[in-house]
Amino acid sequence: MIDITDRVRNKELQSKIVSAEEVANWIQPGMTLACSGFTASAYPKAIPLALAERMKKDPFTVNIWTGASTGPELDGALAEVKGIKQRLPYQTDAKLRPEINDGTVNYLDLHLSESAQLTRKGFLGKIDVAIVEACAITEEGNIIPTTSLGNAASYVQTADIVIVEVNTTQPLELEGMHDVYVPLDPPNRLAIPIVHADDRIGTTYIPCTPDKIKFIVPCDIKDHTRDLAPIDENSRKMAAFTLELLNAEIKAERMPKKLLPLQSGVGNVANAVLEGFVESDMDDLIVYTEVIQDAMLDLIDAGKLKFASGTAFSPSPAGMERFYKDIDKYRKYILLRPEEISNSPEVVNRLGVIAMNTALEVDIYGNVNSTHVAGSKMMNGIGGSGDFARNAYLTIFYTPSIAKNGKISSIVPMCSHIDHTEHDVDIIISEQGIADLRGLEPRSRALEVINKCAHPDYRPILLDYYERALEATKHAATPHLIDEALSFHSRFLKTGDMHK
Ligand code: 0RQ
Repeated sequence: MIDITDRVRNKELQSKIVSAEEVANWIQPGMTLACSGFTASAYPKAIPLALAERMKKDPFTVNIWTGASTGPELDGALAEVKGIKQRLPYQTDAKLRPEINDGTVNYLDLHLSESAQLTRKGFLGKIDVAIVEACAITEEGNIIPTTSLGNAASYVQTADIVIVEVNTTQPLELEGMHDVYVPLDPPNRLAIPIVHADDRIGTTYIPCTPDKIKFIVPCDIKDHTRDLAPIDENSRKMAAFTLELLNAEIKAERMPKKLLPLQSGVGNVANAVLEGFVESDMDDLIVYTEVIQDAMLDLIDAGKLKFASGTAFSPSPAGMERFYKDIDKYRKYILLRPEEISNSPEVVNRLGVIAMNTALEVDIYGNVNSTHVAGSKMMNGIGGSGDFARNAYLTIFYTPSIAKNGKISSIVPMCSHIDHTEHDVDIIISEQGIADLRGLEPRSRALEVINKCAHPDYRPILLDYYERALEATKHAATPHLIDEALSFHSRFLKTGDMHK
């Protein structure tokens, strides 16, 4: 077994060090395991891998609650043995996704900012055990987190039993990069005292006591973060449109020259948009977001970033190497908070965040679908997009105008599922252009979205739909042909192509 005694600073706790297999054998069918982890960062790895091995011989299921998505050692390994019954609040795993869409897994797709409170107050059932990854455990039994916080602090607070996976691949220099604050629940909640993105309001560790810790497991498996695809032409265009838009906002004196704090979603488009700032003439940028990806390191190296607050540090494997190599430099710029705080509606609103997230599809009136393909099939989940979209100062959604080689138009008459309503959406950007929906009533919004963002192949059929809807409804507030509103989707389901 890997020696972790130097990382378990309380001598008595060292007697609780056991193998992952021992913990896997202790877990009972039907248990709810509330785990650390947000994106592919700081999730337990050795225990779920051992649990999956046990489930291969002795099939049963457990419920998995996390901060957000995790890596293949947790979601992937347990999905492969059909070991998950209930999953929340967000996922991106290619093996889990089909099980959510074939009835095997009950998936609760939650606003990330709300997930801790929902679980704390017992709305979703009881946590049987919290399993969290740590760099180290202090003399007092407090837990030093690793590359994300997610819901770990709240889960540790709520659970009667805590299991800690001490990961020796996570450098001890991570200690001090966290700001752990779990709000009181209503009616006792106080204002969250963050007025600047770099304000510290909590502890550098997850508060815990030695008696709560049942087992400690050594682990030497690295976070399984994903490579980013090279920035494609569409993403480059959307990044350029973003700078054009924000420069116009500065010129119109609606935003300071250093901008307002930036939030950006995960994935290639989001990373490309942030990369766009590296080349810009903007500096002293502030980031108040969930996930910190590679572009943040580039912004630091380019001298453009003043500070980044998030809940997870989740760069590509190459970005992770780069971060670890120069950790003393980068750690000064980065702070990780619980997702309840990184995504707090109160703080997002106070700071005046610029929210930049990606949609699967948008409709001509500005409603956004971030989660469901053709109305029924879950892709990933809403994640934090709703926390930011509703509460931001400026809310931007991105989507390439087409998907699947043009067989799908991402601009549709009516979204097949709505995560963000027209009321929450200010701007839509595709590689075709910028639709600025602020101050426009729905009929004008439709023309703005179709003319600025739709692909030229689909623009005529969208305009045709809109004009016929306008006539049929006698210029109603939000014209729709109810029998035809989802015709793009039904055509795709029947023929594999949204074209007429
Ligand atoms: O399919 O994987 O088979 O190639 O959807 O699309 O263009 O690669 O974009 O990786 O940025 O993901 C909305 C899913 C976009 C993501 C979503 C197909 C497309 C491709 C992926 P393939 P892209 P991205 C903070 C914010 C919700 C959560 C969120 C997401 C695949 O951004 O999960 O915002 N967002 N969190 O071909 C059918 C369409 C499609 C489509 C694209 N209209 N219909 N398929 N695709 N458009 C982060 C967290 O909260 C943790």
